[in-house]
Amino acid sequence: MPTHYPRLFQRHPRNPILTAADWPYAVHSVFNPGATRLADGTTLLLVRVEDRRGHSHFCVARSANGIDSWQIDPQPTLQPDPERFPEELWGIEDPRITYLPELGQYAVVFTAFSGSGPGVALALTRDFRTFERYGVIMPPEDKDAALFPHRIGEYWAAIHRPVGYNSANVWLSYSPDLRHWGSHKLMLAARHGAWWDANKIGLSPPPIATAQGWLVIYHGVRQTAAGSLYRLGLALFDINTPERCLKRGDEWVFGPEEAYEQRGDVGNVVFPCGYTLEADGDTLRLYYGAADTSIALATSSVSALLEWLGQHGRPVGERNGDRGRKGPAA
Ligand code: BMA
Repeated sequence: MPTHYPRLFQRHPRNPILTAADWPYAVHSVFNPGATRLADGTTLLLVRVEDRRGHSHFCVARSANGIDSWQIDPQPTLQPDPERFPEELWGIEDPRITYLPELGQYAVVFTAFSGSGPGVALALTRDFRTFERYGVIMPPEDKDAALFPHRIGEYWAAIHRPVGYNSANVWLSYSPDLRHWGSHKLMLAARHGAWWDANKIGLSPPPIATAQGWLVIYHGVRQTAAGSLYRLGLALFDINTPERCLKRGDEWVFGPEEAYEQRGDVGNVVFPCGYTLEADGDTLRLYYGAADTSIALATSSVSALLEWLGQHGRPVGERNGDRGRKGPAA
């Protein structure tokens, strides 16, 4: 397919790299994994697994090369526990992993599907075998959240996506102890009208620290006559004041094109919750859910994404979004 747009992400030829058929126990679908590289170089995916009730849990898959020969935990790694954590009534979804050097632990921020709707919950782990739950850190309706790897000044910081009036925007909140959250700031607003990222956006994988600032890959959801269309865009934020957007790209950079992205339980969805960086510190592997059905891999490089933003990004206005008229709720 000829195109004059730059190809920033290369899909792996073996996509989808993981499907329900690879699982050691009965599951309906596997998608939207969190990702990290362990100290020994192993790629670890914390996979959202949906069972035939429609409820999700997490299961760990490990691979030496991050592409194949996955060692999948023989049973669920982290199950919803609605007896102790009622907010997990209908499952746990879309984990984002951030390693916190200060604590020597991984933070897993995920969607807890409660009777009041989806909220943001946090758990800490050292080994992806036992987890210490912190419970809900942002009440419903909120999702698409991740921690920054270190404090900003004195405070921990989390990106999340509360649903607001007529639009769902990306917010930033601060905490002294990972339990109490405040100083809430709007970080990135959905645009309106015809834009690809009109009305509803959200963080995709956790923010990426670069020499130019925090690189954020976010998803935009366009409502079409045929349903929702999930695509990815780029923005850059000040390293010390991450609510300050330095640049935002106008155009989306990755969207559903292949059959496994266009067809599935929810077609036309690419939904990354995790990335890993190769030893060169630049090669970026994006692990994403394809059509809420399977897991795929696309590769890019931090320098290429920054270069694209340098050419195509522009500062956002003081209102942090489009100045056009607001459209209907998404
Ligand atoms: C979002 C999240 C994701 C899902 C996507 C598409 O709201 O719930 O888990 O992949 O919708 O269905």
